[in-house]
Amino acid sequence: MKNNPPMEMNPISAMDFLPRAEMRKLQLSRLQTMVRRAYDHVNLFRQRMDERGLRPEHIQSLEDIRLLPFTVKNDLRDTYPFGLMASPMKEIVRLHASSGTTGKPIVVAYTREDLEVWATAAARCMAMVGVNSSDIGQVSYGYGLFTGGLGAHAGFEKLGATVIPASGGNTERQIMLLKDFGVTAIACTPSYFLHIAETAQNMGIDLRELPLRVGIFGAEPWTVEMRDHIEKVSGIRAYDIYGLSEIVGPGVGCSCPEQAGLHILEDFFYPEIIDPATGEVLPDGEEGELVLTTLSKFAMPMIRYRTRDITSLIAEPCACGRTIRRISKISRRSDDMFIIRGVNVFPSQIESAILSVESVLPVYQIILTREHGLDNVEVDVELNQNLISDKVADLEAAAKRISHSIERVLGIRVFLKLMPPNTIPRSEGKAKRVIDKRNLSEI
Ligand code: DLL
Repeated sequence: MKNNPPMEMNPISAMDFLPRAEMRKLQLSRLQTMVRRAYDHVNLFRQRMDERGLRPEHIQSLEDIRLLPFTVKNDLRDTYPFGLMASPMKEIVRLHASSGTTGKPIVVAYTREDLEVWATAAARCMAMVGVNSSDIGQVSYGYGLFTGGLGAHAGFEKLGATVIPASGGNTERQIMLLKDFGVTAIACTPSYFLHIAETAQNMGIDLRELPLRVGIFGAEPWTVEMRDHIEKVSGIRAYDIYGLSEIVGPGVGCSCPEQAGLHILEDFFYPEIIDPATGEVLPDGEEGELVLTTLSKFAMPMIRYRTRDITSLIAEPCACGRTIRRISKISRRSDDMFIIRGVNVFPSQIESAILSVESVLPVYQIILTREHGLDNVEVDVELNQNLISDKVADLEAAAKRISHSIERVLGIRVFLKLMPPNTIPRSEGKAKRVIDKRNLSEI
């Protein structure tokens, strides 16, 4: 791995180190302001508070947040497009939207001040991984209604780094830019970076020999095994940035050089972990659904937003010295899960299992089918130079190793298919790992 220069503390990061008592004080006063604002300006929120007999002034301590109603994705859909806005349109300077997989998109709005908070949040995440004004940052997240491109762009720019707004796609040109412009930091989805790394190799370019040293990867679940693989093939440090349209795009939290979870920017976003079935708040360390409250977002305050992302809060202080708390790496969403013959399966479990087999690359797809009422999992794994062989016996042995590894983790049989090179579609944004054909084949 390349040597990263020693990190100097950027003044923008000061809030990352705020003493806990001061942080809690700040969080409470911001929470009170947010609740008051949402109550006064957002009908749905006021109705729900009134139904509970709650008034903004009842929020006297941070623990009182538990009295407040949750907000869910459907609330954004039901009030489409502008129903949750707390600011008049003349104060809104940007709209983003996320299409999701089903139904209407959700729309999110920003005032000028909100954009400033978002840029600061993204910049603090980047500063956390050592990006500074000397860096050249390539943004290969898509620009548009998706928040990835413009969010990462604002972060680099706020730090004074040189930003290259490459957007996603045109992979050979991405590599030309990386090389010719001496890019030192890249922001994109981990699956797209894999595609970039693979394409670079095909072009005879070794990423390990370029100045590129840091990746700021997010927007999709990815495993520690995938991170290790990326670091190995590219020689960079692969960091994890988290965010979601409903809260802000990239910038809710990020991993630091300790790479032990993601620090949440707690002065902007208040995290809780709940039991997704009961809604009960869980103690630190226990895994559950992440719930976030925006503490500094004026156009569209989100109170106790249920993210569906599964993680846990890490209370122990981080060796990096930051006082803001961490969450564990998000490798799954509650709605990613599929149930096969009574067993709960997450795509990330399959990713970990296949990547733990030597020579296997993270180019895979999971296909769910239903035959005579029985669900089957097919895992397609692409052959690569290290696995390819003229001998059928070698291929069979490789397939067996991979399927055993998956079966050990899941406890159910899967049908493993080795695919010829370059047959599984590569991603330029969020990877589509699961193809569910069960409804189609049910009849
Ligand atoms: O993906 C915002 C973003 C852009 C984050 C670029 C990071 C980098 P959405 O399209 O609304 O927003 O999708 C949000 O993506 O609820 C998670 O399930 C997933 N996600 C985002 N970052 C991570 C991450 C953007 N680092 C949804 N690890 C979230 C795991 C992530 N999952």
